[in-house]
Amino acid sequence: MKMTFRWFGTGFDSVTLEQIRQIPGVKGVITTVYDSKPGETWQAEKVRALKADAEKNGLEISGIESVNIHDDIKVGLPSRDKYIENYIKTLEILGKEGIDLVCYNFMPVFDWTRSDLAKRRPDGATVLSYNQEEIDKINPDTMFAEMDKKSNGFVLPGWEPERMARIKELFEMYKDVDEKKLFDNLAYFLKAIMPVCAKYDIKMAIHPDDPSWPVFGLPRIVRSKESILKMLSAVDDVHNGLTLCSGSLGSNPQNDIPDIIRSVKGRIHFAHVRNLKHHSPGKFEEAAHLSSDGSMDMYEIMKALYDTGFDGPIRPDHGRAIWGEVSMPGYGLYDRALGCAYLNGLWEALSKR
Ligand SMILES: [Mn+2]
Repeated sequence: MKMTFRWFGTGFDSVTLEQIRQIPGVKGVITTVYDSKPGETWQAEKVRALKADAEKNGLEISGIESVNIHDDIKVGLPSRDKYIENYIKTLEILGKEGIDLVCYNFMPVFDWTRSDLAKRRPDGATVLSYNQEEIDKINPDTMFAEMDKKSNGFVLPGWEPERMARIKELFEMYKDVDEKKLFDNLAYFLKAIMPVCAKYDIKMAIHPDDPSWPVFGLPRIVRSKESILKMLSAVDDVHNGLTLCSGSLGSNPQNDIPDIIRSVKGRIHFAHVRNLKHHSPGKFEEAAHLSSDGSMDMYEIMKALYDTGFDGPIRPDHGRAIWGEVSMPGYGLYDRALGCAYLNGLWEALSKR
């Protein structure tokens, strides 16, 4: 594995590359052209500028998270082909720059969802949390405004204001899209991009749905071992792979993550590893990465990755807000750096068994 750190780019992130390079073992950043809009072709100059920034600081770009998918592709509108063309052009630009990993998701309307972005824990740390009862009380039309209020002034990935302005239109667009349609549209998209992925050896790594069940009645298609295997076999090409996100899949305690890792050996191209504390079905909060702080066995997750020969980028995922740091919720420096140190320690111990 290669330890990496998510970074949103200068001007969008409270964490700097100078800080990231001082975290032991971090080789690269996972980044994006943060001000690009879904559906547009990225500008090669912006990708080169990101790369130059990273390299100046002794880091590489280990992957992109995310190149977002235009809603017309997810809904399956006739206009999707134009947006897929643009996506292919973006992949070509990335491929030419030697960037060979792209994380993306195929969630309708809402990206990841939480009911609270700063739930206070007994030790004073704050974390992102989810409570289905709270979510059920929220009018989806006002969900964007709720998230925006709690974002510490940062634009949250997947919760961009321009989407907020179109919320009613987005729900309308997806009203006839069920799981089958969404799945078929994903397969259509993947089949169309596989040739360019093969040409530049770009590994696509779909991010699982977060949380891993339908929210606001919207379909979810990457949320269990069964659905992941179905997605991988629909386009059975090594360039069609998975981002193993332990926190997203782990939101449903029925998901046996080490078993999922072993079942899809060779198709995990990227790993987000974090811990959660479960309270009751549909109610959880994020925890420190350490196993004993949450409900998940992080050693078993890392062991499954190690034993299956995982050699892609890995990153700590959302961190707690600690030591007075103010950042985009979940994306401060301190707790994610602790996460890197812990995951590196587990890996070293696994390698010396
Ligand atoms: Mn994740």
